[in-house]
Amino acid sequence: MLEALIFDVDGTLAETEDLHRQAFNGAFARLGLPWHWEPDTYADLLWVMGGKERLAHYIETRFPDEADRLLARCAEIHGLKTAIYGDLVAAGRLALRPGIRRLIAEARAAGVRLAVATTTSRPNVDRLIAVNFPGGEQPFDAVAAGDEAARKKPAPDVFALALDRLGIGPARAVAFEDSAAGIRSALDAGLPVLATRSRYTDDHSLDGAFSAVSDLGEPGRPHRHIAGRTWPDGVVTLAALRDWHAGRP
Ligand code: XBP
Ligand code: MG
Repeated sequence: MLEALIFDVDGTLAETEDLHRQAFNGAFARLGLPWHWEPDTYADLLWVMGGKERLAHYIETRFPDEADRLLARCAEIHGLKTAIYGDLVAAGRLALRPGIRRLIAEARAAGVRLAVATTTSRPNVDRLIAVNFPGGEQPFDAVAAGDEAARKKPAPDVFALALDRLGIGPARAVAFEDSAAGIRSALDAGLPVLATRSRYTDDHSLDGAFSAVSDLGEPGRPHRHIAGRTWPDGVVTLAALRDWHAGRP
């Protein structure tokens, strides 16, 4: 019985990563650091999950001789970045990806619970939800984010935490992810994964996902099928997810 849907955030709920990139660049500029991450650079850095870990990796690999001094500023830089990101989300009214709002509504109407399992910092999740579900509506029954998990993706910790907060085992849920690290994390937590490729994961292997598509699709706007399970009319609906889940071995 399918009891819950567990969503990754960045690249899955919304195409957020370029706003993260702009927020990092805004923090660098505000602090007088001569760094600027172009999209190609950021795509490479995104193989390191976690903004603080990504920044530390950049410093250690690009400025090894100044690493001690610069690493001591990571928390300050990342804190400013998170503040700038929140303002960008609020101002830009970042839209949810195709099919996300529809599937969330279908799940809630059917009593299927919803959770988030993300590497991003908790304030970023709260801002994205507040902008897209105004009036204090909270569609998610459980949120597991950022440093709440002992280890970042691809470790399974954050999906395990989401399952724990839902109080269910992985056999009763499906995970939605956009990145290789996220797919690995969900699989190692025992979850089946539906992958929706995002702009910054164009070169990621989506192997391991039972279905890989461009997005969840909307009636009349079918997704592009990439691999694995196909979906009637190119739209991932709760009914079709339940059919698949009921037919699993
Ligand atoms: C994506 C990440 C995050 C964001 C930046 O998380 O790796 O680190 O890129 O957010 P997910 P922070 O795909 O699991 O949602 O700077 O707050 O880490
Ligand atoms: Mg992601």
